[in-house]
Amino acid sequence: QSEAYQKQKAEKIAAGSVFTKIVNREAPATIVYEDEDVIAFLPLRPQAKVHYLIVPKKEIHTVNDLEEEDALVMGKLFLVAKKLAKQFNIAETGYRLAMNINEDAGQSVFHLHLHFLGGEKLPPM
Ligand code: DGP
Repeated sequence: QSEAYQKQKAEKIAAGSVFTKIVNREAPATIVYEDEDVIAFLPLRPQAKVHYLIVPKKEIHTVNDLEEEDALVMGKLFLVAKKLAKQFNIAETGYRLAMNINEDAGQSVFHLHLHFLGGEKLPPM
């Protein structure tokens, strides 16, 4: 990790997750799903016709910070993805689930989140 990225990451973590603010209704967002453990909402700059972020309410910074006890909620993220796919009618046409971890992947929010993308033909990865 570059020094600049590390510094930005530390500052963001110290300031508190913007996604926790959304959970606590201290920041606005278009919420499309919520239960005890998981929330899903529209990102600031959607990268596809359908783009939502599926987020554990627990503030896990990255996949590298996962603990055994997080296994259940990580599974729940995928069950919410399945629900959203049905809700937005793209289960059969297709969608992409992606998670960015740290600098090379361009992670910019250090509260683990699953990108749910679809509604159009997505570029190959
Ligand atoms: P990533 O690069 O994987 O860390 O993606 C961060 C995502 O979070 C990106 O889709 C933009 C979104 N995002 C960042 N800040 C906010 C915010 O304040 N509100 C909402 N709704 N989305 C945000």
